[in-house]
Amino acid sequence: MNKTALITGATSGIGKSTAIRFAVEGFRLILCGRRLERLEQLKKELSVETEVHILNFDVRNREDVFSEIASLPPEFSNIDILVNNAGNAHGLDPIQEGSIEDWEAMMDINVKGLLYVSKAVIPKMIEKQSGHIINIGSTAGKEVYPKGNVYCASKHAVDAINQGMRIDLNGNGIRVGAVNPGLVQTEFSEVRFKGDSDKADKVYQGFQALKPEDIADIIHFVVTRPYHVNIADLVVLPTAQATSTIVDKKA
Ligand code: NDP
Ligand code: 8X3
Repeated sequence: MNKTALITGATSGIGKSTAIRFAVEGFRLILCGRRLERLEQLKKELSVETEVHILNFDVRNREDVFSEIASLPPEFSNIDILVNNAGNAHGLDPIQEGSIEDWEAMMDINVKGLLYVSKAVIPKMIEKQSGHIINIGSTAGKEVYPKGNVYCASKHAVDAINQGMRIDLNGNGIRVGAVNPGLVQTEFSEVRFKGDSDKADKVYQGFQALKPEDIADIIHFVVTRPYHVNIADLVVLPTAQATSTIVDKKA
């Protein structure tokens, strides 16, 4: 039987690439995000490969998260794999100049949104004593870099939640693990810099950043290990990147 995977943040970057990779491998897909047109387009493209259902909600909206996930038709309601991927950085400012709206967005989306979705999905996994949760963390969840303050805090929280989920769900047949990428060229920096493409492009200039497909490949590897193998915490960097602040830029 084909596995069913729910991916948050499937409209772009890592989530979209993971959706494409999973579709090719025959996983049944539940694709989530706020941008409905993108979800519909992706559904159209991937329906050639597999069955696709879309859920259109903002992970910040607790009621919508629960009602949308509860609305899944029977053929999609048995979720085997949850990829908690939706998230972004908002702003890159010293803490004394940071915007409270940006801080709230990051904590509400990256931390609370991930918790809401998990809370909506976990009970059925416990009921059937099986499931696999992949939390997309970051190197920002392992170290703090200048001006990264609250984004790093949100990803440190994901790191702690990943560990906490693994501990508390132990004994329920549910695998829990994090994939923590370094610099991946997606819409991430466009969002961080509020649509300033020049600033966003500069983040990835002078070295080969990771591609979202690289992370999708790793996520696919993680979810296709034999049942007794749980990849608990994986960090992946571009070869040019040593830490959040040490990147070998030639240009
Ligand atoms: P993108 O900006 O390309 O994608 C972000 C995704 O998150 C989009 O699909 C977006 O969908 C979704 N999203 C954002 N806010 C919300 C919201 N409020 N409700 C629902 N969905 C939301 O970035 P990436 O693919 O790079 O980011 C994916 C994950 O990877 C994030 O958790 C990020 O922190 C993490 N990451 C990224 C790295 C990088 O360098 N790019 C490195 C390490 C980790 P929509 O706008 O349609 O709702
Ligand atoms: C995304 C990577 O270094 O921009 O989490 O924070 S970084």
